[in-house]
Amino acid sequence: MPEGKIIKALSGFYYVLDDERVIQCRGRGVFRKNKITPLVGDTVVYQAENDREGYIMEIHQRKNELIRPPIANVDQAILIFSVKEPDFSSILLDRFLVIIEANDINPIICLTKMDLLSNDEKNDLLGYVRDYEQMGYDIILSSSKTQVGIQELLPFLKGKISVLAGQSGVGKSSLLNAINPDLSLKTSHISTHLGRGKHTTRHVELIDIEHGLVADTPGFSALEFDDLEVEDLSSCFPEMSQRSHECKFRGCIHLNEPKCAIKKAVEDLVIPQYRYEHYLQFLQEIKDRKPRY
Ligand SMILES: Nc1nc2c(ncn2[C@@H]2O[C@H](COP(=O)(O)OP(=O)(O)OP(=O)(O)O)[C@@H](O)[C@H]2O)c(=O)[nH]1
Ligand SMILES: [Mg+2]
Ligand SMILES: [Zn+2]
Repeated sequence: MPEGKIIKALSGFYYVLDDERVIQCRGRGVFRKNKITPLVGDTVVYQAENDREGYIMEIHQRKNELIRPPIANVDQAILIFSVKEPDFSSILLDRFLVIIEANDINPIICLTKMDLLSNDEKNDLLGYVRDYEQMGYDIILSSSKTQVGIQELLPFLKGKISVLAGQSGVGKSSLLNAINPDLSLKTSHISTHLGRGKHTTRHVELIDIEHGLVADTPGFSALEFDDLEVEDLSSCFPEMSQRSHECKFRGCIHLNEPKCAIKKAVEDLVIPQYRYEHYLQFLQEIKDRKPRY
C-alpha cells in the first residue's frame, strides 16, 4: 500500500501528500476506537479508493508530537512573539520554551512587529534578546511590514519541518506571507481578534516554503505543562541544566536546598532573576496540577 505525509487536517479529512499528489483521506474507524488521532506531520499508509480519495490504514511511529498545536514529527518550532499588539511577555515565551524543550524540539525565537517599537522600547527589548542569546537560543527580530529579519529566517527553514507557534494575532500568517506573497494566507487585525476571541487561521497545514515544510497554526493562549514532572522542569531551562551538576544535592530542584548552584547563579546575576521567577511559578503549577488517573 502507498505511503504519504499528512499535510492538512480539516473537518474529518486528512490530506495526504504522496509525491506530487494529494489524496483526501478519512481515518479508519479503528483509530477512533483506540483514541488515536492522525496528526498533521504523520507518515501514514493509506489505501486509495481512486486517485483523489482514500483511507488511512496505519500511522508510522512518531518522532515527537505536540498537542497544541496538534502536529507530529517536527524538526523545530519557530516561536513567534510580537513585541507589541500584543506586548512581548517573557513569561509566555518561557512557557512555550519549556513545552518545546520538554518535547525535545529545537526552538527558534522570532520577535515580530519590530516596526511598532520606539527607539527607547527597542533598547529595553535588546536586554531580553541578549539574555536569551546567552542561554543559547537563536533569536530573530523581524517585521513583516518592513521585511526586516525575513532573509535571516530563511536558512532556518531549509530542508526542515517547522511549526510556527504563538498567540493569536502575533503575526504568524503575516510572516509566511512576507516570505512568499503568493501564499496569500488570511490575516486579520488585532481588534477583531480580541473582539471575537477567534483565530484567523483555523486549521493546521504544512506549507511548502523555502525548500522546507512550515506549519501555520491557529494561535492559542493557554498552555499547560501536562506531561512534565517537578524534577524534569529545570532541564527545560538550558542555563539551569548546564549548571545543575554543581548543586550539592543530586536531584536538586533549586528551591530550598542548601548549596544550590542555580540560586547562587541567580544571586550573582548570571541567570536572570525573571527566568528563575518563572521557573518557580511553573514549578508551583506542576505541583498544583490535579492528579490524573
Ligand atoms: N505593524 C505590524 N503589524 C503586523 C506585523 N505582522 C502582522 N501584523 C498585523 O497583526 C495582525 C495579526 O496578524 P496575523 O498574521 O493574522 O496573526 P496570526 O498570528 O496569524 O493570528 P492567528 O491566525 O489568529 O493565530 C494583522 O493585522 C497584521 O497586519 C508587523 O510586522 N508589523
Ligand atoms: Mg494566522
Ligand atoms: Zn540546585
